[in-house]
Amino acid sequence: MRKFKSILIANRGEIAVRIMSTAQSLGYKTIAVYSEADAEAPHVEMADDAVLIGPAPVGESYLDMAKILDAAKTTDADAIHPGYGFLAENADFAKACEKAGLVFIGPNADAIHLMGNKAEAKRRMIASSVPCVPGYEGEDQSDSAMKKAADGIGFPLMVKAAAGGGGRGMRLVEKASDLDGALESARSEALNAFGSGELILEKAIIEPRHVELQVFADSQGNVIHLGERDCSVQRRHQKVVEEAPCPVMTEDLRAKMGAAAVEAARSIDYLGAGTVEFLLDKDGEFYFLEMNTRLQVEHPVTELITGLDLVALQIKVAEGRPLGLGQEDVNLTGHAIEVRLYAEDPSQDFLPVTGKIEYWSPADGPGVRIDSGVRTGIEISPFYDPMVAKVIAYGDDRETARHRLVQALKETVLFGTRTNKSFLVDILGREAFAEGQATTAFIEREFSDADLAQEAPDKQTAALAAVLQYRRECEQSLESSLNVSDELLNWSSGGRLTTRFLYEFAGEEIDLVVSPDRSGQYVVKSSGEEQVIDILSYSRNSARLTVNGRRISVLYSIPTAGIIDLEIAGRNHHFRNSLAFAASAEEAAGGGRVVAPMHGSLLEVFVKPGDEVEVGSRLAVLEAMKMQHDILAEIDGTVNEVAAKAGTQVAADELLVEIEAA
Ligand code: MV4
Repeated sequence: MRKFKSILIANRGEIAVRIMSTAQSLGYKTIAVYSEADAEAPHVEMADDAVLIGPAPVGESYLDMAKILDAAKTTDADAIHPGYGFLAENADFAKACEKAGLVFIGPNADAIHLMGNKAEAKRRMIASSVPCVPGYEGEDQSDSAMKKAADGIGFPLMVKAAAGGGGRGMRLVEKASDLDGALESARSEALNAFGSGELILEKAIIEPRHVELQVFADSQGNVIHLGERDCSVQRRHQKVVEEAPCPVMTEDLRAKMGAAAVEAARSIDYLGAGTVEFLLDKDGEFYFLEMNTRLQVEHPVTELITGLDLVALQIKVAEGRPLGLGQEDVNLTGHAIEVRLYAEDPSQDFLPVTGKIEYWSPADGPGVRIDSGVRTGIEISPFYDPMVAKVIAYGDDRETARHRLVQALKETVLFGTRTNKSFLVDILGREAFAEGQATTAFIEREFSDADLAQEAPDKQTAALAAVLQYRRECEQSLESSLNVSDELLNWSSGGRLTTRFLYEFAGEEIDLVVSPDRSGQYVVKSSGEEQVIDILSYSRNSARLTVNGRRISVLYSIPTAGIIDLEIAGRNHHFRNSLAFAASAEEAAGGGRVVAPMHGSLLEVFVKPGDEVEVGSRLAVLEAMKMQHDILAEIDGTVNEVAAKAGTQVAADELLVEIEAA
């Protein structure tokens, strides 16, 4: 038994925050490590002590064992919690911790090493009578040995990299004649990715569910399981939705899978939290796939249905204390579902996106838990995983949890980068998912490119965007204008300004004109239709309005002139007024007519009628959104007319200068 005083968390983001929150509540001193990119990160702010370990790239920071061990030494840490990813399943790191007199909060290095190789792991599991997918995991890797084994297994079969994970080095082989090619390409991919070309073969299980059992072991030899999680909804081997319990689980099947998982852990002298992954086929047969020797991303769903704190249990058993919990003490109550919110663009093949988080507002409510490691103002950098948060809901039954999760997602708002939020809402609403029938084939079957394309907003939403942009631009110009006459201060009731907004969506254009009317409302005209919008209340990121008498609440963000993000009824809309950008202003104006690209204050005008100008000549300076914009000539010619005066307000699209082409 060795009670810790302090724990270093060798991780970042939501999991570092999650671990610290339990550690602090139990009275441990928490030590963060961070890279140069994470100086402002929440996990650093939260920690009792924090050590800078290097530049942004993971190889020079979060994956650098020496730097992390150094940080532990400097801060006199007793133990290291690795979280997930990074060094969590690195046997050398576990060993190095031990050597340095630090407790690695996880299993021993041998268990990590063993489970890191599928062939070895399967041989051990077969020896312990844990059901495995029938296959070949022999040491003889010759083509003839593989072919002979394949004939015995039958087709379709899977070729997998022994050192692999996450589907890399994996091939589905439909028929014998495809085997040679699959072996060759899987081997070279595996060698490239993992430094080992070792392969195993398995019978292919068709459309399985991914069901994993949470196990826990203490150093007294107690091993229990905490039920299962169904993680079938994945995209390219990335989990997207996880839930507990599995919708098709029965008491009997859970007892069998639980016993197999406990046996898997027991047979390798496991310690701490582990996850035993199985494939479950439609006949209720299950097969060991691999064991993850870490705390997993999706552990919260297990926490919600067991009422246990898995990090607290990890610390407890790492200190050498007994679990204090037998299998009969584990009660599974209710249902929990988790989705992973990513900064990525579903319409661009889920490409991760980076950028500043302009606004982050996680939902809050009964049965809702959000684990995140971000806040307003921080950057999502390209160096790390783009997961922003895990949104998790709990309820007495699956339908309650599902409804709560949809609601929580809709109420969770992030501005600054695209996210997969509407994709997640769509998944939760699909019939197959709602009925608990999603298998590993779900996403591919349910989602076409059309489902993932960015939807064009309706006219009403576009009108709201235009009014909010208009309002912000007017305020900004008034705030920063050099000389504001009383007359101009009354612009909004004067009804003199008209501003045009041009939004483009997948080739389609929405062209709107906003004009304030005498009563302080806004009339928005677009292709012959008219909408009347009234702003009831308004602040930096939220507004309450009426559109033709109908009340609407929106959250929004205007990160820069011409851009607005809107969140209405749980949907995110991004608008770019192309008239606010120079190139488009020129297009709209036809070169000789120089118009204001946006609403603003004209600071200076450099030309007078008769002046000769050429492409690029500075004509005027417009201040808008606290920035100065040079107004440049787009053509060579002679100034015909100067329509605007320095020191005055101009509306977007208003004529400033007219040039007669040379
Ligand atoms: C399989 C399989 C069918 N049969 N093995 C995918 C990644 C890795 N964790 C194992 N994977 C699979 N192994 C046999 N023998 C189907 C998959 C699989 C899958 C598994 C879990 C979750 C999603 C998946 C998506 C495609 C394929």
